[in-house]
Amino acid sequence: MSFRWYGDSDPVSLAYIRQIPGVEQIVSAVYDVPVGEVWPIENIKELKAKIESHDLRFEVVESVPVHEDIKLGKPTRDRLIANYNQTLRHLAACDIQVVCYNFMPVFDWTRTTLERVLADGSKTLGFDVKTVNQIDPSEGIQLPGWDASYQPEELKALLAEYAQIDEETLWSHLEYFLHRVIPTATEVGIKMAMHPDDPPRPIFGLPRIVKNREDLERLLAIEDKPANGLTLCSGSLGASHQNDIAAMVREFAGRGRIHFAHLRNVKNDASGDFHETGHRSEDGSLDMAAIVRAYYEAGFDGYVRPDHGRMIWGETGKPGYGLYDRALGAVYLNGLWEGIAKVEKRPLAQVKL
Ligand code: DNO
Repeated sequence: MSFRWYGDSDPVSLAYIRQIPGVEQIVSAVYDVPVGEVWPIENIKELKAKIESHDLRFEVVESVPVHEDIKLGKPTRDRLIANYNQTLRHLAACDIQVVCYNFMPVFDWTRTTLERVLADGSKTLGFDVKTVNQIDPSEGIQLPGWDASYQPEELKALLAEYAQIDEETLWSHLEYFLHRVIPTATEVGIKMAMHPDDPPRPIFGLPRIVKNREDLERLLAIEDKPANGLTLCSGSLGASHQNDIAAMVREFAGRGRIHFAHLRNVKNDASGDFHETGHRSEDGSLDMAAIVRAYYEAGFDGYVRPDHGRMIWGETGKPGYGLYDRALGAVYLNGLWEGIAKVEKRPLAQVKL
């Protein structure tokens, strides 16, 4: 069981994370190197030492971001991919096992509100289809969480470049990337773990290619090697009614291709709108017990983390990444696992979470 930590600027301290029952690992990244540049080995070592000084381990990186030029297939991509591979070599030298990444153009996870108030007074992230459809990208996109990421002109230029890129072109750029990165990952013993698109649908006319079972299958076939694997994010894929998360877990964990599990719940409306909920099955649309059981039955022994939490008990901080609700999520998920393991009568030591 792991917990994401955003480094020294994270309002949640390593000392507090250490006190969550069952959390043994920190998932983090080097945040002060521009996207596309090599992560110096010293920075990785420093981060690792800080984490280990709190009696926690650091074996999963989330994320090594993929530069937009790689997704756009520009000539600069060869230098950027060489840098990416060098970063992987440095990470491997520091005993990192798994690297989470994504291939979403321009925007990573996208929401229309970061402060939807639920009936119990907690605040959560939400997505409203109508609001997104009303946005005209050529007039600028203002989204909570992304406001400060791009200057309006820069964003306009980037969106104009993507106007030329359809889904098949983006697939071919992903293929180009994986054919060059998976051999290095295999050589140095790192498992790459693609995070799916969140939400799993095209937005603002931008192509999105990691949305469902068929996409995952296609992605894994590009390089059919263990190093080419998945971060299976229940909340991202689960925002589409069509995705059966437990079935995906059985299939892909069964084939040893899920290296990192993101576990969280979402409440879906018929319209395609959704919001994030507490982790429990009863709180959202996903049957978390069935999903955890699927991991158990597939013999999953990879890394897992609770995903976004609501803001509860008056906590303020990074939306989705407060301490309290994520800690409840970690304990709940470990509880499900222990319950299943005890019923199955397999010694817990063999089913370490
Ligand atoms: C959202 C996260 C994503 C994830 C990236 C992986 O909270 O799950 O931002 O880190 O998509 O590259």
